[in-house]
Amino acid sequence: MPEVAIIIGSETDLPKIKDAVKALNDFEVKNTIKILSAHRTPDEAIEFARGAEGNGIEVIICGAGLSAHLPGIIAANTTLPVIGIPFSAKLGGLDSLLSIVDMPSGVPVATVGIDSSKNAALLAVQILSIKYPFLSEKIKKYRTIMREDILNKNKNINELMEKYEK
Ligand code: RP5
Repeated sequence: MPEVAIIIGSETDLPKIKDAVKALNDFEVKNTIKILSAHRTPDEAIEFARGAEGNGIEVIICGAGLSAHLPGIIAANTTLPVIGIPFSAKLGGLDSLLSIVDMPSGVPVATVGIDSSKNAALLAVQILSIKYPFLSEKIKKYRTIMREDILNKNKNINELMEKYEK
């Protein structure tokens, strides 16, 4: 069974990963959540990253706010793909985005948008789909539904417009 770990820097980040957990569950990807901090629990964060591959984890999603060093420290201690989510805590999340996105050459973190935990989950699923064909099929269905949903909106575009005029 495909397995993803979701690592967050604080308990206060929990509401921000709800969409990721929902998406992973919808795609039937096992996910475990851990609170670990680059600053408050540095030894445990490194220990987790070094043991992740041996523990069956295949992709790590890692979100943090403020001076968000957690995704970087995790990426530095594993060769598994790490997807970083900048959380908005202060400065609209720009501080976190800049802390995560521009990793030194050689140790990448695949960074999604500020608070975009659903996209982080979908990217994890797409990475896993290389190994698990059932995920590839599910992603294709998901895209088809999304496409049809948009195209259907065009059938009722005037009614839709009224909704935004109120
Ligand atoms: C970061 O600092 C966490 O990821 C969180 O987004 C932010 C604030 O943490 P708390 O002070 O609320 O624990 O480490």
